[in-house]
Amino acid sequence: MPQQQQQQQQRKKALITGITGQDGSYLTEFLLKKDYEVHGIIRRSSSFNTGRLDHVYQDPHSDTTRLFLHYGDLTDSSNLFEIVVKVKPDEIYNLGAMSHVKVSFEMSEYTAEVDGTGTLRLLNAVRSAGLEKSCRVYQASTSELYGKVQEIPQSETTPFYPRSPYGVAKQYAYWMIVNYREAYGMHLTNGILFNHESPRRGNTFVTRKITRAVVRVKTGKQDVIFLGNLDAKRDWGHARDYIEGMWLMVQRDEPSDYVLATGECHTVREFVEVAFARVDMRVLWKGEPGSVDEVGVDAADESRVLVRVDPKYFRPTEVDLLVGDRAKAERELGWVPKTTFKALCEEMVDADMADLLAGNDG
Ligand code: NDP
Ligand code: GDR
Repeated sequence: MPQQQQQQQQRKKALITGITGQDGSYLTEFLLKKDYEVHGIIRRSSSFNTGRLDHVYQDPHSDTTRLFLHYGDLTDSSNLFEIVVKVKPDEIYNLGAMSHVKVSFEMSEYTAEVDGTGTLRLLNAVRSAGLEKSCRVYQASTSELYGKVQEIPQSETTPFYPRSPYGVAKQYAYWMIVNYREAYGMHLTNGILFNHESPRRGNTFVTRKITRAVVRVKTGKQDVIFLGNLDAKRDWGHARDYIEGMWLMVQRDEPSDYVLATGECHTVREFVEVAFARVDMRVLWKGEPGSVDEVGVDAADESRVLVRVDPKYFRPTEVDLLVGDRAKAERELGWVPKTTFKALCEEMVDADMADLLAGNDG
């Protein structure tokens, strides 16, 4: 058998839902480097939605291509079945989701369809394709499952109390993974990931919203950043580090569920301070902390308001404090995050500044 054909037969195949998102793009890079053949599901859109993948794009007409994109959607069972049958993946990473917590209050039914039932559709597609013994599935579960604080830090044994339609939909998916693992002996894993960010983070998540705005304020393109709850505390890590953890989970002989977290938590207010410090600006907070009257002013000119609170960004029910205990992942997977909070924030600010200076700040 020619060598190229032999390599193709031995090469592992991964299928990624949500390949166009932040995590999907890092995972694609990671798996291509590990010599996988990578298949991704993309949604039809009236404009290009593959910007995060441009740098790894491969011409589908070339014999050596290892990245393939398929149109699909987690709301379409027959489409998922056909893709699974065609690709016959060794591993599936289910990252596709309506992933914005605030938006999930406005699109609650759709969020349930995609994030909850969508996971079930995918699992059923694997079973119907007869791949339940050979195909491993990673489910993008979330620290939003913990919701209302029951325990600090939160681990695999902390009870769930989701606080949004997003969290509730993800809880359904979590339990489908556990149920199908127990019922059918499938290799299914929940990665309970705490917030992870990067320069590729969507623009409306708080970290990226802040870093984009900070460079615009610094360069005089914007005056004020409007934010919601400045007191929210999150355990923020770097997406690149978390992708490796996902892969490590799937490689385990025995499937299980794992928390990935840094174990450190910071307020939104602190993130604002570190981001401004990166562009040599200092924020002073004035007014009642946590009230709509609180403002962040420029320490060099206190009449200049840099941050205001807009209640429009408050959530009907908030998740106040997330901080994870990654002991199990560290013990069983050898996973530890490599990027500190400060380094993460600074990398994001630097990337947004570079983009802005290159004229790409949208
Ligand atoms: P993004 O929002 O960046 O990406 C979401 C992806 O899902 C995009 O590719 C999006 O496509 C796709 N998608 C949305 N709706 C559908 C649908 N109906 N059918 C198929 N695909 C769809 O999220 P992240 O990369 O940040 O997160 C990846 C996963 O991990 C998500 O499931 C998220 O809920 C979960 N998670 C994320 C955490 C984080 O901190 N980032 C923490 C814990 C869990 P399009 O580009 O077309 O919009
Ligand atoms: P989160 O991320 O809800 O934790 O979900 P997000 O960045 O949206 O919010 C974090 C915290 O910041 C507060 N906040 C604001 N949030 C946004 N988006 N915009 C604002 O202006 C703003 N001001 C304050 C929020 O109230 C919240 O407390 C992310 C997503 O990636 C999920 O998909 C994932 O499951 C969880 O992280 C873990």
